[in-house]
Amino acid sequence: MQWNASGHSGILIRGGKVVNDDCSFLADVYIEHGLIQNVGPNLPLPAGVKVIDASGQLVMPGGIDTHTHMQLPLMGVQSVDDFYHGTKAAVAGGTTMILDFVIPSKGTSLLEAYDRWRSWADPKVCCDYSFHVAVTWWNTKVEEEMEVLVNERGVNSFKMFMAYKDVFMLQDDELYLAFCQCKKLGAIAQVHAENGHIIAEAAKRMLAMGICGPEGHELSRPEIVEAEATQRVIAIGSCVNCPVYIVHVMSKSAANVIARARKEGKVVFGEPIAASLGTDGTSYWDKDWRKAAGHVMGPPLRPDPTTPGYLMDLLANDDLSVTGTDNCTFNGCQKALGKDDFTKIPNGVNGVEDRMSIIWEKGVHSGKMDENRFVAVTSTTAAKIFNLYPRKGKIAKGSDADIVVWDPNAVRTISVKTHHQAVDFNIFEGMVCHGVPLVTISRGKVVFDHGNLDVIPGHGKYIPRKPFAEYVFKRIRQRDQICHLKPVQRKSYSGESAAN
Ligand code: URQ
Ligand code: ZN
Ligand code: ZN
Repeated sequence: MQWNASGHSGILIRGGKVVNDDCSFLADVYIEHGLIQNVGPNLPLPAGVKVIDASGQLVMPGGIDTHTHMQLPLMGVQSVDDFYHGTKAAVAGGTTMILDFVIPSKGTSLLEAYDRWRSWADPKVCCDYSFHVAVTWWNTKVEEEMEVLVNERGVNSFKMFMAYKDVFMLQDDELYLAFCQCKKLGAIAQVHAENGHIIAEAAKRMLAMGICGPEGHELSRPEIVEAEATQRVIAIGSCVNCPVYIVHVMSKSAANVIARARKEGKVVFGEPIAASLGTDGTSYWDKDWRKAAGHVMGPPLRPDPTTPGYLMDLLANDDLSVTGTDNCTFNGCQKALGKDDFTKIPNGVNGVEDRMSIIWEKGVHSGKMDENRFVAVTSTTAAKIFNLYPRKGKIAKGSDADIVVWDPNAVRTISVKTHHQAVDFNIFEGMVCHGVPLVTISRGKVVFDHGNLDVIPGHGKYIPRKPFAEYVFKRIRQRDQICHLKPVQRKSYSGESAAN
């Protein structure tokens, strides 16, 4: 709770235009005790209340980043943006909630990993957060722990990897069984969709040809490797009638697979990220190794320079649904583990601070989408998919006071020199963006105000999520009701059989 000089925790955001995913309207917003208490024209100003002048600005739900990896142990190192630096940077960019990932090693307990990740995050987060949990191996113990995570830890999303062979990867039959459990528990199945077998063999082939630089990373996993796995995993989900969420959509080919599946009525969601919406994979061929390696992530950014615009078109049209960043950052010295072998470059890039400005610049300022669709793809749809709505993702009485006052006309230039992230590289270096957060409010506390951060580690809270989000499971349930799988009743076959 934040108290101003008069000892009052109230804040009145005055004179702005409230923008939700479904409509925009001029209104004041009164906040107290971490909640939105009132939304309406010309609200009264109680004595001692802090006033934020939002005239000429937009008042939007704080961003929800669906995909981050703060302080993730990966490939022998740990991502440098930890839960403090990562969430500090998030609020500086207008994001007020992150959804991060618990990733247990193969053969280890999901529950123990969950507790470990909670112990990392709780003391450090500057804004609210929640966890997806990765299923990196399969047996009945995993199945049982998934049930405990859903029923007792507020997890309603599980991530499966089709890449990272022998590390995180599941085979198709394991995916099928994991999807059956997700469906039964009312959890959404998230997938890293790349063909891990092709990647493993193609990487060896690249190295054998002497292609050891970051260009080998993309050459070993071109977009067809992402698209094939995307198609395959949507087929598995469809066979089980389980909702599927494709994380970090990086290519036109994979995006088209998702768009087609959605047009066919499948319950599938695609998540492009700041990186795939804001830049491309031509950097892998840059002569500057640090710059090329700084863009290494999986699936790779694509060398087709029309990819970001294409993905933004699909996002604007709801062929793609929601945005995250996959923020998983490594400094140059860590990336240098792969200076002679691209398979040893820790995979991951930045995004958590710049996501909203990039989507405003490339999405709204470009004319591809309006302000309401912007709110949908940066906040509201994520809240609906992960069953956080309307507590999160809406400016309305009773919702959490997670708010960003947004200047649609201001311009900022993205740079490692000025960003608040811990990492020493920014894949959007030099990019000029319209759309800048002026004030960010997290649970009723002003955490960012005209360039000044005022964050407290541990201020944020873990947000548990109930299963069976209506937005996701209503169609699933409907289909289960009308297409009961049952055996045909027939007389047993009495003819000859080769068995006897
Ligand atoms: O694959 C992921 O999502 C994690 C390991 C982050 N790294 C990445 O390259 N995407
Ligand atoms: Zn991934
Ligand atoms: Zn990721």
